Amino acid sequence: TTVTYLADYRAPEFLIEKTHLTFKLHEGYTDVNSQLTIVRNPHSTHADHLVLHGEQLELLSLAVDEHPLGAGDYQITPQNMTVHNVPEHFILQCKTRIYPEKNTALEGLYRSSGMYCTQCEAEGFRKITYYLDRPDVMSEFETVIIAEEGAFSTMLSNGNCLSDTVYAGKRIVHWHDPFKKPSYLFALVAGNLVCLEDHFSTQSGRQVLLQIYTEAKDSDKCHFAMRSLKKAMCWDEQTYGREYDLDRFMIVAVDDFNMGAMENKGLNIFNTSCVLAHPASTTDAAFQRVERVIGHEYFHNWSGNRITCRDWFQLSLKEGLTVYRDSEFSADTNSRAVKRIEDANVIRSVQFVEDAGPMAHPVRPDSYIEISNFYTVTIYEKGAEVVRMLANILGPEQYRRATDLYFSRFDGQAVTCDDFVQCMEAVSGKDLRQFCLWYSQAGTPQLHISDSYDAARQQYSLTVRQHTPATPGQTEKQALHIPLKIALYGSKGVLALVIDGQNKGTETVLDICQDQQTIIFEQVAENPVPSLLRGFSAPVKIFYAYQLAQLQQLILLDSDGFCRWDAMQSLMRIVLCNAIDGKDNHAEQIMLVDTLKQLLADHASMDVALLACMLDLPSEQYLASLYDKANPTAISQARTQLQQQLAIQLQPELLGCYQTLQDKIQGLSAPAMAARSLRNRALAYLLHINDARYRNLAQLQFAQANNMTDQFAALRALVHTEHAGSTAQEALQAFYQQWQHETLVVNMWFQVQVTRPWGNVLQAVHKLLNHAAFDARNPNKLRAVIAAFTNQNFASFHDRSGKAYQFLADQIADIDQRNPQMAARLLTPLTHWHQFIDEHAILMRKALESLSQCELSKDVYEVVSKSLM
Ligand code: DPP
Ligand code: ZN
Repeated sequence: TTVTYLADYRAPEFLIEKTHLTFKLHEGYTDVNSQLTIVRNPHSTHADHLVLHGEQLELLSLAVDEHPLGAGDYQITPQNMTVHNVPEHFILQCKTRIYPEKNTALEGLYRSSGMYCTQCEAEGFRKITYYLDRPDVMSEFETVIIAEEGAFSTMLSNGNCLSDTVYAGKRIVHWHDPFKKPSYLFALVAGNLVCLEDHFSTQSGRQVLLQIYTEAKDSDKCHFAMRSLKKAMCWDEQTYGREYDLDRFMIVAVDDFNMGAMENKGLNIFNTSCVLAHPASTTDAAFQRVERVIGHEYFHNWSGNRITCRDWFQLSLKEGLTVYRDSEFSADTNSRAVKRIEDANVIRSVQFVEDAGPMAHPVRPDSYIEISNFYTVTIYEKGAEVVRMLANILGPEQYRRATDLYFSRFDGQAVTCDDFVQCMEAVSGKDLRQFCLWYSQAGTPQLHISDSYDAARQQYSLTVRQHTPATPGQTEKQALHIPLKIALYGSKGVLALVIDGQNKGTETVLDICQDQQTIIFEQVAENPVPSLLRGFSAPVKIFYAYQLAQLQQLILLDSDGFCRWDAMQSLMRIVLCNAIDGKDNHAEQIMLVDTLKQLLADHASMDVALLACMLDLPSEQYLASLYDKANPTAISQARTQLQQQLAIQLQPELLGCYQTLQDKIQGLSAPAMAARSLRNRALAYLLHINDARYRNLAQLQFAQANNMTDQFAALRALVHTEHAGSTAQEALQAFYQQWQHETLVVNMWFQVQVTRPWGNVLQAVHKLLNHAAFDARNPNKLRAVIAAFTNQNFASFHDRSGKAYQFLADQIADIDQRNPQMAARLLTPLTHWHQFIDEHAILMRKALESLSQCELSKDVYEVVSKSLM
């Protein structure tokens, strides 16, 4: 296997000025004729040979400037084609044959339920034709699609449609994209689709045609996505001054898709799960996901397409920035506090775990075997946190000027993370060299914070020590620049902050830049409670020994939603860890119950969406990450027990909440969604009590719900309690009967069963894998059954027998034969073996070792070999 290194980056030897492609779609195979206008790169060393990427292609013919090439003129390997002795400037004509029907990897051109579609990021275009398939080669594309007349109603590619004609029984559609782009943004779709149309008029007054294409059966599920798209277009104009550039913006929904969606220029291709939505069949969480992903892909038009990445090590340049943009878009349209909590939760329960494991890598990695393995929470979510920190360091006005500069300076180019940061430096005049370590250094910084109060001097001092644990290949870590936003609370509320004689208001950002530093606050009249890392101002772990009463004060009074939630998480964590460690827990439990009682009793005066988040116990994965060697059984048991105890002790408040929120749940407004989320959490808690009254409540809600959020929450509550017996079975059957024709809902039906926190779930999983509605070639089905089971069913995945570990390894060996990207992704839970006590770690390693005996794709090989190192 070959490793690619950032340090080996070289500019391309050749550039492709124009790319002209003709696709002849036939049943069983597709012929691709390409005509590439190629020039030597004036900035590069002079090679005589042109080396193109190409994989799994059948070469039919090859010509340079219309002279056919013979066997001695070129050479083909499984990855490349080398054309010898080419001129300075020439036209390469190449005919290849490919087999989309046989393409189960879903990379390149493939078929998904009868339609043709493409997925080229990162390196899929080389499975379509020979090309310089690298993001720093940007070319103007023209695409002609030819098929039997009447075979497809819809034949699409990037840009504008130049003509659509019929000749000699063939339909010929001709597309032209005037914007230069790298090959990973190429797209083609052909199928029998229907289309929802709308228009958007841009800030400069241009009319843009908006189209969302789906199969006919889904035509009623595009309206929300269309509204979201217009909202996103508007938001990007107002927030970043970015206007859409083509006359037409198209989205196509596809059932078989490895990712969530893809930002191909002018022709986004979406996983159906990220675009289709209808109140009857879609949960609130899924609505919000649709809005977010529509925003994300649309925002890529500037952050990714107009300005792209020089090489794949810079992936976070577009993904980190675009995730930050979509996260702010969601915060502006929904609850900002809740969005921040959701983001922080992903970072903590998933990214910190990745950072502590064998696959840890910096936001800008130094090397990879398979780039598809680097579409990670580190590149995306941690990358977004890095951009957020920059935006906060600069402040809104300077940040906007810096992004304006970035978009104008690098428009039409393929650039690096350093180029982005340089724009931030240029506008602010700040020295961001130390900050840049966030891009190159892997691992999660830990901040150990201690304090002392000097009543005589009226001084309060905070001492912050930072430390980043070693990660694979990076043992030495340097101090980072960490923006630590804080406030201080006294008995009567928030205190004024004075540092070095300067008045800082009631909230300030401390620039933590050294291994250890002490900050002294003056004129502090009482020993305060620090509110730390407000708004989750940096992706770090905080260690500060709060007293229980201090946590309660922050939970009840902090003005920062994230900190309120975080203080509640800390209180819950203390209770859970005491239980896991077998320690006395009496005072802590009383404090927790008392605090929750106060919040629930007072729910009318609270941000309901925030309160709903505050009811969630820390995830098992997060709890495991707090231990050097975690005992998964002890963690699951402690968590389940605490859920039961809280349910019992908070019964009247939970029921009160459930009943009073009943009238507020109609429609898709933010308050209605918030009411549903609190009400359904209350229901889930109540079902932990073995009492027929609560099961009847759930049954009734299931039967009467007029929206999917409530219906599914009731189903989930029933299926996830051990006591519902035949009631749960009947609900499951009824749900399947009702929704068997809605693929996305059937996926939820799979998911709710495999995440059941009791009984022999592995057996249920095996049964579902044989269910008629399961399809091992469809990534959404794999996610609904296998990924949901292994990622979201901690207790069953970590069953002492180790059977679930081996089950996952066996599944991966099989899936890898068809779809390496999916297989590698599904492997993640096994890579966390180092987190667990030997009894489990050994079994997890054994499962990984069994995989390493198989013939593996480089995707899976990279993850397995790094995990076993
Ligand atoms: N489709 C993926 C995304 O939008 C990769 N670019 O993040
Ligand atoms: Zn993206």
